[in-house]
Amino acid sequence: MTTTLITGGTVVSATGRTQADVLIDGEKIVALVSPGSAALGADLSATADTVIDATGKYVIPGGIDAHTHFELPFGGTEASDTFESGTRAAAWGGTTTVIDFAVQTAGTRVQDGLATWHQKAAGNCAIDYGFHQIVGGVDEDSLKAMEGFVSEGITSYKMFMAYPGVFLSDDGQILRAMQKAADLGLLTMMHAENGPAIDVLAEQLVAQGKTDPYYHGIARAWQMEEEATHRAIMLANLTGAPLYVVHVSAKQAVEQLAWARDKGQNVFGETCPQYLYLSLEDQLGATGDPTWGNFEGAKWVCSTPLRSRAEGHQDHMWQALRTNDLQMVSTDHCPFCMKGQKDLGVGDFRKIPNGIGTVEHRMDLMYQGVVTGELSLERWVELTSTTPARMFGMYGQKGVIAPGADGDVVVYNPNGRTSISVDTHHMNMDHSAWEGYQIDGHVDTVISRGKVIIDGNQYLGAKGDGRFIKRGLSQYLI
Ligand code: DUC
Ligand code: ZN
Ligand code: ZN
Repeated sequence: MTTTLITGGTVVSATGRTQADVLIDGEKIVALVSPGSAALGADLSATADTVIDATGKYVIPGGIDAHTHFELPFGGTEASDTFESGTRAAAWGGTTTVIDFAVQTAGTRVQDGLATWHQKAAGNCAIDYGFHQIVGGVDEDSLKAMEGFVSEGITSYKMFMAYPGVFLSDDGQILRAMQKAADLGLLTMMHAENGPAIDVLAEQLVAQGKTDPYYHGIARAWQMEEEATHRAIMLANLTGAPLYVVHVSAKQAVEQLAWARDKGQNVFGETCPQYLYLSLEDQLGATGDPTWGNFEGAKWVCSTPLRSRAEGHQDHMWQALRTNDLQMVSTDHCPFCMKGQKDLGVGDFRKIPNGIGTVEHRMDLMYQGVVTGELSLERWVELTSTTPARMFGMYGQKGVIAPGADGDVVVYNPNGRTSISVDTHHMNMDHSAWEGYQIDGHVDTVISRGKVIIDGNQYLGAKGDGRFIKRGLSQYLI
């Protein structure tokens, strides 16, 4: 077994920061000791196989991105990152665990969907991974299958109030699944947008000749997100099922979550970097790229959509992260290339595959919240690693630097700089949704279960390093 000692850094957790050296033995963290101390009866820096100097840097638990879609068949094509390329890109950005979504649709079996996702991921991942289960067809068979989720290590599942004919569950189906989830202790994740009404609005816009990507954002109005969020909350209230609303982008949806939480309901929400930084006006309406002209906004077509900055949604998301009205930041990483994928929707925004790729940049983008004073260092770690671990039943093994935890550690350099560009990123995309972003900070070293997989500008990991994580029940519910 090899030992790794990280010396001289500031170890940051969700609850504080301390000067300490971190010792990893094999795959596990075994000790935090006073800087330079000869604890454990030996001069650690003389005996460790690898010594990493983290002087002047932050030592944080590896990032956990609880919302990715690798190889997702969607919108007539397939998300362009494989488990191999996507998890490697995640590693470059300081994320050491992802939770992807296994898919079941109406007329297919949940067990088959899960088996397919295991096949896609097994032996291909650079970092550890878990699965949520999409239940896109609620029927007797899938409701029965939910009884096996916990023993499979799948303790959360997702339903959609959007995408009629693809993933949508109606209110009766949602009610049935939530009743089951409440019995089993499963966390219900919800895509909360009123899909049937959105589809009517979209059809009307296209009939008026409003076919550019910008109108994707108009059709998916915030009222559609607020309404669905409220409906999900009330169905969860009635059934006693805990609820986690994914990719929240409208301030009115946050207000619904805050209202339910204030009443004591077990309701949680995540947002994503795109809803903090990007907007309807600046991105969906963009025309600056001469190759794409009026279609440039397709780069940022995702659902829920980017919202109007003039309406104040982005500021409200930052505020909600500070006040804990929202508890986590994931990416909803769902990349598509412009050529051959997004361009399916030239002339009709409804045909643009929905999704943005951010898995590589989440830790950096959220660190900018620390730089600008929106977040404390501790809150940064909490939002990107510790809460995801607790929310999705991995805490102790992941999400913390403490003896017994997996050796998933990032050395983050606050004095480094990171330029984001399609020319340098590692995601399988022909553009970057974050082109030109300059980050104050840099992921210097990434350690995954004790193995250094990123060392400066070198990737030292390998396909197959990552293992499936069987997750326990959410620690927010017990
Ligand atoms: N939203 C996206 O943007 N892509 C994948 C699925 C989703 O809900
Ligand atoms: Zn969704
Ligand atoms: Zn998603």
